[in-house]
Amino acid sequence: MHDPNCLFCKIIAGQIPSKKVYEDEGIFAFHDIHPWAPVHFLMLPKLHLPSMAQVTMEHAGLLGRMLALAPQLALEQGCNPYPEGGFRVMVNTGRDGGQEVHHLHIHVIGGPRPWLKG
Ligand code: DGP
Repeated sequence: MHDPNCLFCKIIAGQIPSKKVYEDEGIFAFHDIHPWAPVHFLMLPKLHLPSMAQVTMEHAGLLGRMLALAPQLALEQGCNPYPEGGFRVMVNTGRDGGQEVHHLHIHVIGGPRPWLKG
């Protein structure tokens, strides 16, 4: 389902440009416009779900596929292999959870970070 007022639905539809990382029938991924690290992309279901708060067991397959895809995309985008390399997976949910865009998305953040010591 598509919400015509949703920024991320517009990005998925190609109405707003993005740097695409991945797309299949149910999932879309693109670079975050304000990256926190050398690798920072967002993974979205094409289905418009406002947040993680609306997720039910009905979405388990879709969410599982998104999480299972994250390691492959993280490596493709420049994260080094585990365990020295790595990434964070983050889902902000609701105002108190720091969510700004109300279309469920998974942040994948990582890559070589020269400011980390050791
Ligand atoms: P969150 O706080 O979890 O809702 O994160 C929303 C993220 O979306 C934030 O890190 C910045 C990113 N973002 C917002 N607007 C755009 C946009 O128009 N294009 C792209 N590529 N990213 C965006």
